[in-house]
Amino acid sequence: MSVSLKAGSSLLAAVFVAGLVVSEAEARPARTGQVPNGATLGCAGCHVSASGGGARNSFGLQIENGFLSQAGFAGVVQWGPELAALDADGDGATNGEELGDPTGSWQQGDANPEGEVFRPWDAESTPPAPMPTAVESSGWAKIKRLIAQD
Ligand SMILES: [Ca+2]
Repeated sequence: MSVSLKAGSSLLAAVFVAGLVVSEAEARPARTGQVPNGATLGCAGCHVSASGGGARNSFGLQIENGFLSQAGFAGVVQWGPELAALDADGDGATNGEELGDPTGSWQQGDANPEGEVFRPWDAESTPPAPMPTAVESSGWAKIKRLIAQD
């Protein structure tokens, strides 16, 4: 009798531990370390719910549909130039520009890029347009005058 009680409580403990592991895996907190500045965004970086799990936002859908090493829990986000060049929310700023890595050169384990972080799934959150260069803000007439001054 005492043996079966012990076996029963061991089984209960195993089920409890397995439940903890599964609930942690569903949130996949490791994925926040697989995109630049992912920890700043947290679970909301890819999921509609800020607490993680469940439906993906537009950025999470892009990752899920082509930028995971494999489907399911073990899949690792394949951050790089291709994913960085996409624009999940269609606001004109690339995912890389919004996450501080325009070229997609950041790799897992690197320090996060510095600067302000924007939300690649939210068209209301957009980095400011870069300032035009001197040549871009000059007209041809100004350039010709500069050249003629020699
Ligand atoms: Ca965008």
